[in-house]
Amino acid sequence: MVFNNAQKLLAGTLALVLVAGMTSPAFAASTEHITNGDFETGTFAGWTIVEVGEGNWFINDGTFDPPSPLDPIAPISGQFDAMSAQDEPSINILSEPFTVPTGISSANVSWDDRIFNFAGVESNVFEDPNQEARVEILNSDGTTVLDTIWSTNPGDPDIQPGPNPRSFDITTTLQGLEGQTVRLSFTEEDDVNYFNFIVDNISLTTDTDNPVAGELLSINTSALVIGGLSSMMWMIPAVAGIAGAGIYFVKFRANRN
Ligand SMILES: [Ca+2]
Ligand SMILES: [Ca+2]
Ligand SMILES: [Ca+2]
Repeated sequence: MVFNNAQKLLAGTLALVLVAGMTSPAFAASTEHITNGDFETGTFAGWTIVEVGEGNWFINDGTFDPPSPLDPIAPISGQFDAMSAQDEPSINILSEPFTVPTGISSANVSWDDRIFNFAGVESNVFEDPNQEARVEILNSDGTTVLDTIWSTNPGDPDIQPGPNPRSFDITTTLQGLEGQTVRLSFTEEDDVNYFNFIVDNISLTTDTDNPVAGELLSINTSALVIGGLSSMMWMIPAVAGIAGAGIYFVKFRANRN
C-alpha cells in the first residue's frame, strides 16, 4: 500500500504539473521590440533620424505648425506624435534598431498614421519613390532595405487625416533575419510638394516558441523528488518532455494496476 500511495502521489503531482504547464502562457513569449513607439517621452529617445535635404522629423504636441498648408493638428494619441515636415525636397528617415529573436512563431508590426500630401496639383499625387511614405525593415546601419512592409502608391488619396491604423504580419520576413540586428524604419520622401507623414503608437512584437525550458525544469524538479519513492523509469521521459512523461504515466499505470 505504501507503493500505491507513492504512486498516487506521483501521479497526482505529475498531473498537476502537466496541467499547470499546458495552460501556462509561458510556453509562448511575446516581446515588444520598440521603445518610445508612442513618443510620450516628448523626444525621439530610442529612435534615429537621418535627413537628406531641407526636412526633418519633429515631435508634435499639437502646436507644431509645419511649413506646409497643414495647420497645427492634435497628436494621434496622448500628448505627442511624430511628424515629418520640410521646406524643400527631402528624405526623412525615422528608424529604431532591434534584435530579431530566434524561434519566431509570429511577428507583427502596427502603427497609426495621418497622411497629408500636398502634391495634389501635380499629375501624380504619389510617386514611387520620390513622393512616397514607406515603412521598411533596414539592415543595422540603415543602408540596405531588407523588406518593404507598406508604402503609399500612385492613386492613393492624397489627404488621409485618419488616424489610419495599419497592421502587418511580418513573420516570414523576421524568420529570415533571426539573430540579426535590424531597423524598423519610417521614411517620408518628397520632391514634388509638401508632404507631412505623421505616426504614433508604433509597435513591433514577436512571439517565440522556444523550448519550454522553464516549464520542464519545474516538472523535472518535482518529479525527481517524488521519483525517489518510486521507479526512476519516470525520469527519462520526463526529461525528454511533457509528452513523453504523459505517455510513460499511462504505461506506468497500466503495468502496476
Ligand atoms: Ca503618442
Ligand atoms: Ca502650416
Ligand atoms: Ca509605393
